[in-house]
Amino acid sequence: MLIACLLLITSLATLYSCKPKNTANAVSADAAQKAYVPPGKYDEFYDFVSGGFSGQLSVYGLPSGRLLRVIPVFSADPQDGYGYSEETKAMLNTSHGPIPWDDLHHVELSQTNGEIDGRWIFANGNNTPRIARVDLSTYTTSEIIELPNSAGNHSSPFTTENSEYVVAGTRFSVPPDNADGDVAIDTYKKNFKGTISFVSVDKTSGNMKIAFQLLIPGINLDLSHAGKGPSHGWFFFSCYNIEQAHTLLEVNASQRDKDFILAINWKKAEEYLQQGKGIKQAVKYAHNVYDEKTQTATSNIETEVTVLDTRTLPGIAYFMPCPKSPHGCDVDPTGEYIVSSGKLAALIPVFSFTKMMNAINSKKFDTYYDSIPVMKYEDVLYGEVKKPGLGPLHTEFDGKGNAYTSFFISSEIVKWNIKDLKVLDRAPTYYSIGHLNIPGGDTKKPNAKYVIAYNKITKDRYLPTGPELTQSAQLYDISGDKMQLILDFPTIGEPHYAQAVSADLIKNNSKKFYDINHNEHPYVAKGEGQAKVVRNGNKVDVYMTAIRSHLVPDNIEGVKLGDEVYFHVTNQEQDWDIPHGFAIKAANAAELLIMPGETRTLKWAPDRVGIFPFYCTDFCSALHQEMSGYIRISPKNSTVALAYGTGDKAPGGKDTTTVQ
Ligand code: K7E
Ligand code: CUA
Repeated sequence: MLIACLLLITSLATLYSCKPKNTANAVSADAAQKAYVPPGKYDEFYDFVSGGFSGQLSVYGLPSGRLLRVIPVFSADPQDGYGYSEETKAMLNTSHGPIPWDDLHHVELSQTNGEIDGRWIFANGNNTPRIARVDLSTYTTSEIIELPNSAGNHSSPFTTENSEYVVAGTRFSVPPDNADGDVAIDTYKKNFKGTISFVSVDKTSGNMKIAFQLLIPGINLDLSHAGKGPSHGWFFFSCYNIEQAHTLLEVNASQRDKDFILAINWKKAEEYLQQGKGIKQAVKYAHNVYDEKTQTATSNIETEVTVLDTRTLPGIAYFMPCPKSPHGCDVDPTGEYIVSSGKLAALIPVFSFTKMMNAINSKKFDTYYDSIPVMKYEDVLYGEVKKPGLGPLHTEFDGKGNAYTSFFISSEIVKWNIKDLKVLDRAPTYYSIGHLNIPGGDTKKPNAKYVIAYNKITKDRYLPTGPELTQSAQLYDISGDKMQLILDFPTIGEPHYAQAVSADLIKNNSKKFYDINHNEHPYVAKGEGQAKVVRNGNKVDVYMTAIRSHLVPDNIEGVKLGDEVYFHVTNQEQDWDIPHGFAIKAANAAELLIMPGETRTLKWAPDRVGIFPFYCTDFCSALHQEMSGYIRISPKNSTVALAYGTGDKAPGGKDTTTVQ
């Protein structure tokens, strides 16, 4: 099969080498040019790519595919000390204790009026349910909120058109947190429930809060998207396992011919909430916030959520039948069409919001599923895309009336027209594409220059690197009628969803350094005059400064075995792109990477008597190798006095020992 593919590519290459505009063709000359960004030039788009099981978020430039940055979100990161420094440890706290890893599938840029506003990007923690907010002026994780009553936070964190809410639906139904969960697994139908969390986002600060949760029947929610324009106020979720199987889902959750799209009227839910119809439930979840002033994260355990039961509060939830085990659930830029992708279906159903509202308003229901009205497929269906390909997963839009759907099994992107549901073009992907994205492709205003494919399998595309090969993205020019493959680029972790945005919207707000005058860190040293070492029992706080090219203090004595040493290092630089690093021999966590104007703390417990060097880890100047120092560790009962300093002020002053 691979050989066949290779032969095909080779023959296509020969065939189309003189007319490169004709088809997706990796080797055409103009393709290379389209992806080429000369040295010293900026890319036109940022592409924010989920890291999947790496738990991180990576940032690429498009069209070059250059990796610009990896932002630690749910996983501790030895490169910049995220999750290891005293300031950032709390970001990874949960009600289960500190969790230094998650599985990050989806990213969603904040929106205003249905368009990307460039302020924040949200990301889901799939395994231990959490939502993170990343600040796009600093490219750091600002906030992480855990979700109670949830397991497998997959249909998350999709946003409404003004980021009133980001939502999070459960992939795994489980007994609610306040119920006795010690039940037989085969009591699934009775005891397992799903929930959808509506997390509100403060317009100014971005701060997140669980506004309410919806209790739904015990099925699996897969993906979601908010309505927009006329359908603003609604949310749509793809559901599978409406069979409510609890074992061998592969077979048992594929019994029925149709699963559901769940339509949620969240404005109605808000009304019930205001009427006090919500039930307060005792739960436990962590809410972690990074404070840019103190440069320190705090974690609070919250103890209550308000739950609205969609089965007893009519008008919130409706089901639309959908063939078969749907995955993606995408809403077109007009807000009228809801596209679902049944992984096992041989067609793509397109639902009409108008028809759905007509059915709801005339109460035309077919049946009920656990008290929730189920509409008739024909009553809500706009139409079907026939024979589009195999294994449809996700759809994005170009804003010109076309949709682009990824096909995992047939390894291709298929472009089709939303109005007449005709297939217009197809382009192979190498291989087994999952998500795809168009800049702004899930908003009201896509910027349809490129579509990017995120592929699961890349055998034969790159040099082999042992059993594990890089996953990869492919960039297609879609400015013409036909898609044209112009670039492959390797990715980090396993990308699922990604979102791209015009660089102009973000790059000018990108912070160059932190103003040291606004640094309210409790252990800041503003200027070398404030550098000091303070002993409190066996706790030793080192208020250290870093500036090109020395540390103050760089000689420390009088520290003993049994002490806990906290190096609070403040980077004094007030210039772009001058971080300093800090590491000490035998540190068992990570280094610190300290941005200009920032304070970071490394905790270190000496395990033996001796001299331990420390140094700056970031090559910051010609004399970077000189940016180092020593700490002397004495026995527990030692009488060596606490002394510290740099240069003339170092313990013992100038170097007076004569070398023989
Ligand atoms: Cu299709 Cu987790 Cu969005 Cu992966 S999911 S591909
Ligand atoms: Cu500071 Cu190297």
